[in-house]
Amino acid sequence: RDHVLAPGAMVLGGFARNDAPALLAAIDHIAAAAPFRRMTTPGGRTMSVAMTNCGQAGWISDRSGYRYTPVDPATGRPWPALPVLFSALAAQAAAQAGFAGFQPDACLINRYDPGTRLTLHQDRNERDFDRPIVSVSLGLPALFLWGGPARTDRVRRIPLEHGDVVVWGGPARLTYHGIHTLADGIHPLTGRTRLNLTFRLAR
Ligand code: MD3
Ligand code: FE
Repeated sequence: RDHVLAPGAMVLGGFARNDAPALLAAIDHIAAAAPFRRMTTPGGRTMSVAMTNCGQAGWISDRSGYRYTPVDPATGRPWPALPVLFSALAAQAAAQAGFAGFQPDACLINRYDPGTRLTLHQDRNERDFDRPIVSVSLGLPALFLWGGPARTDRVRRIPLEHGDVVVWGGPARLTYHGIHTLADGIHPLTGRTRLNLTFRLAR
């Protein structure tokens, strides 16, 4: 069920399915130490996606911009460590997609409730765009919006399901992308929620 979505973007269908219960337990543990929160954009809007992080660096947004920080501004403590299960899964998925030796230092955890969306954007805050980003979808399905190198490029809608892993590298790394407004539903493992992990080498 592996297929190439676009040059540099490979879907590993169901790659994380068997690990999902353990991944969800780890997310609960992380969120107990670094709670999910809805961040403010530099323009002053509140994002609808709730976020937290684990690893050496965490992605944040506030009135001064987007960046990676070693400390959670909400708690004043370092972000929780990246569980070995997370780093192993990310490295295996990257290797299967042709990126040997991927060792992420950051994992952004996104939580979507019905009605939540993520507007088209590029991920440009990482130091090195030659390293891939690995994403893991858990819980409710979503329509992934897959554009091109310019914001105005035509957008494809790609369904992402529980357990799907996508590796985004090479020419796909700076494409515009987003998540369509989450439809309501109930997933046996997460209830009315979609969770997404993105593994990155931030620094
Ligand atoms: C393509 N997350 O966290 S994962 C993000 O489902 C983000 O929560 C979405 O976009 C989510 O930045 C989409 C897929 C994804 C993640 C990062 C990418 C696709 C990407 C970076 C570059 C190109
Ligand atoms: Fe993104």
